[in-house]
Amino acid sequence: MSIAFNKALVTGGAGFIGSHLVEALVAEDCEVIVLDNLSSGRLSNLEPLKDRITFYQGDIREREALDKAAKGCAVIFHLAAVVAVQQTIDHPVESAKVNDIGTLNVLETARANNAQRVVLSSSCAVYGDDPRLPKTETMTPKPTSPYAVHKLSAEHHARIYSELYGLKTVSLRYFNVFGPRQDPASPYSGVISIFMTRAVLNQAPLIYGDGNQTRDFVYVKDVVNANLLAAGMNDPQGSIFNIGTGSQVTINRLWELIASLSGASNQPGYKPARDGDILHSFAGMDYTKSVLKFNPDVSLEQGLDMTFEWYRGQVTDDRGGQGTEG
Ligand code: UD2
Repeated sequence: MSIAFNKALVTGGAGFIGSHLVEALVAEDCEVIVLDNLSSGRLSNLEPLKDRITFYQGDIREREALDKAAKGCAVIFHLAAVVAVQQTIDHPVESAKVNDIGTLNVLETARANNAQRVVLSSSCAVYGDDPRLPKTETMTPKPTSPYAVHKLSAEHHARIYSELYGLKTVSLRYFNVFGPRQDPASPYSGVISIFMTRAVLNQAPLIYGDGNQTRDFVYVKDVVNANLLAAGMNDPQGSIFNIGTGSQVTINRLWELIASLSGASNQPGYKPARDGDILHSFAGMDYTKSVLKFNPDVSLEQGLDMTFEWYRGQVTDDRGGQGTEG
């Protein structure tokens, strides 16, 4: 994909998705500035790129840090956030300072610096437990966590910045993103990162509920492509797009696929469903396909293959005492 801007800021660029985006921008010869407070991102995610980017350790709660980082940037990709849903439930005010006020700071910075565009990372969490499927952008959102409220509020702010100030903004509602560098460390990490680690260590996974719940898993490189398309699309007016694949897989089937990659023979253990877990989720992709022109390239099987290779490398490195990266 070729891009039409030559300098971009990525907030949260040291994180899982952010670091893949930075990699793609560098490959396009874009000058990349990263602003990350390293609360969940890791510098090691950017290690291979460190001589080709400018990294600022700083916080989106601070305007000065943003202004410095955004100078001369045509596009701002905003990925910095408190991403753990549970953390936003435990600390709603502190996380709102990052996810709400931090996003407003990003939009203000973009406005003050005459940025051409802001691409905002949102989440399918905004749909909440609405049972209707697929989830389409025209549904009335029903957020069920502070995190989801923050993301919905960020989308609205982005839209009104478009309407009030003419700042071009796009919000992307990610479904379940997976791929290399996703941190498996907490029980609230993405299920694929947890299952991958279990498989590599030849341990049985835990499945919450009966395992027949479904999710729409989208590979991280596809999410990166969606960001690049959003940065280049014609005349966005606070547009909002689902970023998924439009298909769903059960958690039981997911483990079978991962187990077959690793040769793991462990049968999963089962525990009661998590509080607040939704049963089914998949993205309606019609609007995204027709307007954003986004089509995911990577199948679940291909994505799992590439992801497994990476986790295998990590665990092997770890055992060899060379450190690991989540
Ligand atoms: C995703 C997002 C979350 C929020 C939410 C909104 C991720 C990592 N999380 O949560 O941020 O946007 O969607 O709906 O993308 N599971 C197991 N065993 C495990 C771990 C998980 O069975 O060891 C199950 C879990 O109970 C759930 C499914 O796998 O039914 C997916 O879990 P998840 O935490 O990866 O993602 P999700 O959809 O709950």
